[in-house]
Amino acid sequence: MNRLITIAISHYCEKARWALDWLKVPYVEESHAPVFHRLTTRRLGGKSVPVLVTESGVFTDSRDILHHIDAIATTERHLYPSDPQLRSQVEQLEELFDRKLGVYVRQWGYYYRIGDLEALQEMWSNGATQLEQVGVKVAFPVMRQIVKRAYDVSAASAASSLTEVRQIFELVSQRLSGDRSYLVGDKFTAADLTFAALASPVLRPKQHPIQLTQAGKPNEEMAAVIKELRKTKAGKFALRLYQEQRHNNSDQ
Ligand SMILES: N[C@@H](CCC(=O)N[C@@H](CS)C(=O)NCC(=O)O)C(=O)O
Repeated sequence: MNRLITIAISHYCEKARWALDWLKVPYVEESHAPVFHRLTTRRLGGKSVPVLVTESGVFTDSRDILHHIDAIATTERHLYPSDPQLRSQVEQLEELFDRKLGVYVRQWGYYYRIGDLEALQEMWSNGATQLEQVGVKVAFPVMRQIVKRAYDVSAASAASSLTEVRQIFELVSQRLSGDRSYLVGDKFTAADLTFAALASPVLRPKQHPIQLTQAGKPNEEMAAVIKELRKTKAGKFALRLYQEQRHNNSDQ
């Protein structure tokens, strides 16, 4: 059985999880708390999550995971078009979202969370083993410092990240002008999926498989940004994709 190694709340992990579900590739998810995930990813020759462990190899980046599962999927539908020109457009957009959108969304979100012990504990412990959950409690101050440094979390970086996120939303909105249903061609592709998954922390779609409880709810400032972005063409688009295309393997 394929194993998907994740930090449950990670939006890059949601990207891989969604792709596996959409292509009906069977897998089991093994979630870890941040920092503790390294014990597993390092053993597998990677660093970050998601990592997909399959019979034919280990894939340590979400893009490699999508490419691999799209190639082996037995479904008729695919995440990458067979037309080389369309495929190249999908890959370029995916790369832009991976390199920028995912990074800026995370930097913005952590700024509001990094001082909130209860919210962070809930987010980080999600799906992790009992032992790691205890580990999060004990190592919390150190973990917080590691994350703060790793993602350069500050008021200034949060503000500039939000500007970048708004620009990417604008670009996506423009691409959808003329009532296009998808970013490339006339079918749902890896570009659409990547945009929606990586934007999910700033849109909070109700179909997202990881739902936080009260402690993880956004504060007022975050809620205002979420409300603003949900109203944009790009935001509505991502929410529609969650509604139309996000089903679990077991639902289908
Ligand atoms: N390019 C990677 C980025 C994944 C990524 O940034 N993952 C974060 C979680 S959101 C992570 O694992 N961070 C901890 C680490 O790098 O050890 C991908 O698309 O798979």
